Amino acid sequence: MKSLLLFLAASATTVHPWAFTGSSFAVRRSASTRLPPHVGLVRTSAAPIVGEKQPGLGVILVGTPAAGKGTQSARISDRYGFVHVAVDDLVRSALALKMGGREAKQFLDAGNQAPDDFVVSIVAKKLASAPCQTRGWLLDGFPRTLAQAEALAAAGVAPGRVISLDLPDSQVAGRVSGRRRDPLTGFIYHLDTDPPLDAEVAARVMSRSDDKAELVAARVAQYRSHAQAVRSFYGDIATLLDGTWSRNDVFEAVRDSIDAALDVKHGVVKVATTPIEGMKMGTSGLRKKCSVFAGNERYLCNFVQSIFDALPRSQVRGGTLVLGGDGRHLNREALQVIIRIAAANGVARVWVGQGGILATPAVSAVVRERERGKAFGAIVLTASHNPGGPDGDFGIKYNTEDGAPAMEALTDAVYEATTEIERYLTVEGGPDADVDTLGARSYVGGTEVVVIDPVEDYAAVLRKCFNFKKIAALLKRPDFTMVFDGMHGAGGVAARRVLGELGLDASCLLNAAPLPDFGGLHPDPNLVYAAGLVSRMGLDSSGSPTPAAANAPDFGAATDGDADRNMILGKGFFVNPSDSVAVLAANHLAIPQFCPKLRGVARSMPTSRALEKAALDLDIDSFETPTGWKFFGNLMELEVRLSFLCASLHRLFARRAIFCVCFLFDNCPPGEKLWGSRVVPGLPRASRQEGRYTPFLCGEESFGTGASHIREKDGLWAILAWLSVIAAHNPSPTAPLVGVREIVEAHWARFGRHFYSRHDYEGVDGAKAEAVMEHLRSHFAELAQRGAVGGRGLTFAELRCVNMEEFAYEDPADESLSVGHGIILGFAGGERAVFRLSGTGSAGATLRVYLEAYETRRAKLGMPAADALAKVAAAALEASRIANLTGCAAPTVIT
Ligand code: VG1
Ligand code: CO
Repeated sequence: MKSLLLFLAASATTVHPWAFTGSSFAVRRSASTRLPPHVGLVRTSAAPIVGEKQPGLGVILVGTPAAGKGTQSARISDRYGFVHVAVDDLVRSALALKMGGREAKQFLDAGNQAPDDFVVSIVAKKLASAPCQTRGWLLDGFPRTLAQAEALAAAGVAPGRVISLDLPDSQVAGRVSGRRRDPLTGFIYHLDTDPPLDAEVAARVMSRSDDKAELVAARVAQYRSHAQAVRSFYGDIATLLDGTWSRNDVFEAVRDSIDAALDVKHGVVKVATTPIEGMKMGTSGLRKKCSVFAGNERYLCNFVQSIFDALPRSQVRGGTLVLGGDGRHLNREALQVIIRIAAANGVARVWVGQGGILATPAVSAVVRERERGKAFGAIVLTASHNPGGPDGDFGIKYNTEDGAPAMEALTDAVYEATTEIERYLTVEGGPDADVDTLGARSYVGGTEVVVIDPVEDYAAVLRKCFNFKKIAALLKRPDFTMVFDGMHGAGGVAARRVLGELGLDASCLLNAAPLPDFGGLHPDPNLVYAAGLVSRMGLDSSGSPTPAAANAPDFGAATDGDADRNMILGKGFFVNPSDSVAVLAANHLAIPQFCPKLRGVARSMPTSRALEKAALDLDIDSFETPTGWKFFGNLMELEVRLSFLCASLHRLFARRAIFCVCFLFDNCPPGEKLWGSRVVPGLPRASRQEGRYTPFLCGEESFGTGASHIREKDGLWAILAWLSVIAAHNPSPTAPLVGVREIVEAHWARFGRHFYSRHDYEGVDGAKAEAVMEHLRSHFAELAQRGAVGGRGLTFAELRCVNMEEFAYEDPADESLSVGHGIILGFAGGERAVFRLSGTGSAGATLRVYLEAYETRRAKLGMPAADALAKVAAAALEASRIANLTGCAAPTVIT
């Protein structure tokens, strides 16, 4: 079979990507043979169903009097947006026009019925009206006879579904006698089963004038004598439901029936498939080589369908989905595939970033803010900082309704679905959706695809976080220069707009245009991969200054492929990301978002403990979470009620709330949880209170920094945060500039310095990497035997290891336990070495070794990190036996 790549490339001009039909079969394609030929209820061939908006679906609801048509009608129109056409009301007002209101009422109350041809003509006219045609319609209470059904069909009325609600005679009388209608709202109540709760409403409800017993009996008899014939006339599209069921059960069945009709109308096809191995999401979504996606067209389809299968159907059907990516190779083609699968799964609207581009933080902003958080989630096409292009990586992740990356419960459910999948749903034929024209609306199988501005919502959030005037004033200073590097990822789009608004000249933006292959670069903003920017800032790849530093700009910053990471540089000065978040915490009052006070901070476990020092000083709680941004989101929304006991414990632990379950040898009790509480699930977002810890600041050593304004890390936010801090340190426009270096050095002088470095061993054989972790685990027992703190400990190189832990985390918000997040070695002098396996790679394993040493002696604060970390690096090597076990003599990347 052709590769997806060829398929997709070709599809742009000739072949449609979904033209393959080998294993596909349509859902209910045949219409009833009893129908007159001109009633085109069901698509019988692959008619184009993409492009212009199609007329809405028509649904007929008939049934025994008092079977619950009124209640169901209201719910149906509410859910599907259909125009509700109640025949009785329509006839009443048409007759009133013809013969006068009172005469019409008398006529009908006497049990008379308007002639069929009259009713059919007004119904047909109404259903042909523009609102009914565009929104779809629900015809309630008609046709009652075969003759009426035939006349209606002859008048061109073609429903997609006919639902009959049947109630046995024994129940009709009871329901009718208690039935009351509110003349103001039209709502139907029942005195026994559903009385009006409001006294005012109770006083004004009335029984219907035609609800007299003998008239009802006549109507029931008339209905019974024709019901079967009407149903047979509509054949396959008719559904008979039992009116004695609860209204919720009836509605569920009604919904299934209408959803199926919509599927037929919109050309939804089921494509048979089988599970494909290895679709487990890592730290941040599913990342694979492009060739994996391109080599099998079912790969993407299986995965996307599994996302929809794992989500609650009520969320997906009729919901709004955000879609975009970092613009990498396959992005545009994958978008179209996903739009079709989303359409087939009943998504009503897709908001797609213009050109298919949406930076990860922008996605989070759109989900949370656009139309007051209407979207139920987002599919983000990114492999973040991994290289792109045909030989690079492709990735896909899912963010939930709060704009945060999906938590493990959901990603596990998606994985489970990928292992069981037997079919995926899609929409075939017709043109692709327009994803390029801003504001364009196109339709794919009844799903509206709207092209949104990729920056608008995001920039609006940023404007709320910062004082743009102060930043603009800093940028205007003649003695302040900056340069931004977008690394040809999605960040350039937002930076151009936002930094432009702040007055930065476009010449200060490097690599700001997104490219499918990132210009052949590795879009990871670190000292090694952002080499151009790094040398321009007067630095070498180890972070030491070069002679170029003298003429370097005062501020340099870069963002990664999907613009959630950031690197901050000063003139000849590298800001370690662990320090960056600590400096922001200590200077948080420079950032309006955190005023009057920052309420909580968090770092991922391998990130240095510099943040805690600042938090301690500020007297705010700090958290330690596993690697990956998803764990921060729950903390931001956490509402904590402190019991007295917890409060004391809290104080006892020096104001540090580290929620981790440590497997510290055998004698450590699992569950070091100090307190916890739940965010009430399912509350509408607007009524959810801001968490106890918002505003919240968090960061990761991997160039990730962010806050509670969204639920993703945010590259541009970090840049603006740093500009705010610099601006605050330079209140006088004429005094010499206090730059990045001065700010960070002052921070070290105050809090001490956490020397920090990460050594990555990339492309290691998976089994060998596991062997390293296993070897490290073998030290647990030995250390326990020798005694940790106070005992002899274990000596590696020259350092004494006094503490070991395999990091696991109990989420204080949902109490979920997440294990296996890395092994921590603590040394007697406060040094730390952390070992973990990467969860974002696409081939082989990446072993990460994180080194940290704390220093307070002034004279030592400025020394090169590599020197300060030499001992702990040697100890880490000896403890892990990396060189022996993996055959790698040295790390591939040091940051
Ligand atoms: C890496 C980083 C982690 C980060 C993740 C996603 O994960 O270490 O801190 O959250 O990437 O960042 P791992 O499992 O490879 O160590 V991004 O910019 O790729 O969304
Ligand atoms: Co990223």
